[in-house]
Amino acid sequence: MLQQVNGHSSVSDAQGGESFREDLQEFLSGEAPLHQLDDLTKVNPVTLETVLRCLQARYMADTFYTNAGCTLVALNPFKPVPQLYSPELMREYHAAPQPQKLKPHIFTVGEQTYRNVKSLIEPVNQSIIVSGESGAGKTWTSRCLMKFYAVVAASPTSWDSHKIAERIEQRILNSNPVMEAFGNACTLRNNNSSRFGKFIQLQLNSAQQMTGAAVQTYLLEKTRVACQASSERNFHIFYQMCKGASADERLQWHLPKGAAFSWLPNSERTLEEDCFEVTREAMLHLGIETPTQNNVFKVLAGLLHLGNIRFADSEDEAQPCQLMDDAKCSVRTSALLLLLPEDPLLETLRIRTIRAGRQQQVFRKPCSRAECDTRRDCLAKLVYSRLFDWLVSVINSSICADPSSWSTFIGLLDVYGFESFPHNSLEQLCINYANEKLQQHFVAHYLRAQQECRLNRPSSAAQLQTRIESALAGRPCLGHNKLSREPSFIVVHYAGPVRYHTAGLVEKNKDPIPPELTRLLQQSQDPVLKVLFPTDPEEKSQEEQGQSRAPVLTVVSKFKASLEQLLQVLHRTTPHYIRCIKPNGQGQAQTFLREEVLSQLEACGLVETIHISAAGFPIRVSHQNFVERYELLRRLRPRTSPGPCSLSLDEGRSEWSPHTEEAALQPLLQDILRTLPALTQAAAIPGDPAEAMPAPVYCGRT
Ligand code: AOV
Ligand code: MG
Repeated sequence: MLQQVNGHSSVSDAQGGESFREDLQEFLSGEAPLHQLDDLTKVNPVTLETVLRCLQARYMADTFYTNAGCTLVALNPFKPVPQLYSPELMREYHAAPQPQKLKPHIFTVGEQTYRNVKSLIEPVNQSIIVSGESGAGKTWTSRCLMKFYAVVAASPTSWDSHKIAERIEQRILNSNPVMEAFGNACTLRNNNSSRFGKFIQLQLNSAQQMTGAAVQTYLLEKTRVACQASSERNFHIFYQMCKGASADERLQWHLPKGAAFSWLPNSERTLEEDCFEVTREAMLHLGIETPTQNNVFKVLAGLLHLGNIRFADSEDEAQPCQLMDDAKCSVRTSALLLLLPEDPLLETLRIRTIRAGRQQQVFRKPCSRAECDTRRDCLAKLVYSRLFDWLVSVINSSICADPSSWSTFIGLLDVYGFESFPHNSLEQLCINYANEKLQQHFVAHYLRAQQECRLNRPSSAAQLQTRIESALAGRPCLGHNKLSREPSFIVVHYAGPVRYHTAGLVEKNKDPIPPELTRLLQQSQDPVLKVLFPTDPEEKSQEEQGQSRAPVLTVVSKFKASLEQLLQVLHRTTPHYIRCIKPNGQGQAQTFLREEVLSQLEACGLVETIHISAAGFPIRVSHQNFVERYELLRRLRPRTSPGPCSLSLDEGRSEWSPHTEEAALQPLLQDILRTLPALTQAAAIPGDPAEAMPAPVYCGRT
């Protein structure tokens, strides 16, 4: 204890001394020291202050996971803690008769989820929703969970290093470095920030073995290819190849050492993520052979050279913009690497074609310098986003199991965390909207479900209802800063207010792609670009006949639709929640900044969650399923009224206790203890879609 108290005194904020005194008092009063409280529902009283102190005490004692009722709170250690993620520990959690009795850990959530899938009562697909602000540890957590399943759900043959079985788990893990290389970047908030959302479905057969996986991605922040905020970087892959290419490859890709690329800011910074070899190795394991890889990197090098093309203002509007002196070479090299004809490339960047009139006559209009820049950027974004989608499809074809070889899944959701930068645009609006939706999902699934469970306590339920409704009614709200020179509006998100700049928002939302750009790329002789931009004969003939194309969906509408689809999938699963918390914004170990943590606790309503969890029942099962499974109990106790049936198996809070015929009931109780956690609040909501479980989606078969 004294050691822990000493540990506390090293806390580097002003509260350190106070914490020390309070801990000493606790020690003298005989209460359990704060850092030993594994579940925040046991903190007394439950207030923001006590919860914060408990988390701080645990953090300083290198205890990073804490239960908070239905949720697991994960504090980012910001330092390597290898013993916390060892395969031995994974197996320990897997083998434990009751993993929830072990120290709180993401492996408890992983194991519980895994057991729920094979529940005899109600096998159901599961999902783990990892949330938290940018840099809080979501991607790290979901990566660790994937490793956990690769160990515990490996088919028996892979324990013997049987090739095929080993390959599928390894391939699934290999999807991480590839997707992170192409989809993550260094931002102001996180050196390895995910710039796309990811839902990975781990597919399990009836023997609970992982037979494959399917990845669904959401809205890659493609603008980053051509535009990076100050102090931020482009996607990791560009830096990896510039730093890691061999002399030969440098020659082939026209990447001489020290070459300056305007789309590669802050390249002097070396990050852990800049490891080209790891990416290449993983690509190889996923079936992307070296020649195809080289082809991909050649295309990326072509984009870097494209970014160096600079235009000068044209004095005569009727004439196309001139190239800046040093840009001629960039056009040539870019065309060479993308295997595009040089003149049409330049012409497409500088001249707009317009079809007008009944005859659909083609007019050619020189673009302004700004328009030329936009077209250049658009070309890069188009290529990069299609390349990313292609990679995802290649990964899926490499890891997705045959539909007949799996029956249930565990979904892991890792989306970009809540963001608020000095300058926020459409990307942040979409990211924060996604986080808002997930928070709503949590409220609907967990908090509302708890109210059902508590119908026998109308007064407190009514209070809760009022609280939730008033909380929801208060957000999101809109506002604007009249004093601001830049046009903007403010959305008060659940995690705090964010000011969005409106400049360029509409254009970004429309995301217009001039048809000439696509036509140009269809002319490329490059094998990868040929796959990314196939010629569509139907589209071509429509265009020749002057027929209009199908209406183009806006970015927001597409994003909303894909998010709705995701939420539908989540609604059909039993959700588990992990809340990642960032102890400080600087990424420093052993530093717990109370103000920063406080705002995160407030944003996700953790204290309310703890209150509700403490007052509710930890385990719930729908009445019908309960009766079907435990018919025997009916003989011992009158049937309860229809509706959700609640059980608390916690000592001291038991609503139902088998005091008669205990011996006969013992095996049954063991069964309940083992399998009941599979039954969820979702099952307790009347008319919930979870009751009519459709076939899993997001796999090769849909
Ligand atoms: P995020 O996914 O939540 O942010 P990450 O998972 O990328 O955040 O975590 C940020 C960084 O914190 C990692 O690169 C690690 O350095 C460190 N980290 C996180 N969890 C751990 C852990 N358990 N042990 C050690 N270090 C850790 V974002 O994608 O920006 O929303 O979009
Ligand atoms: Mg991430």
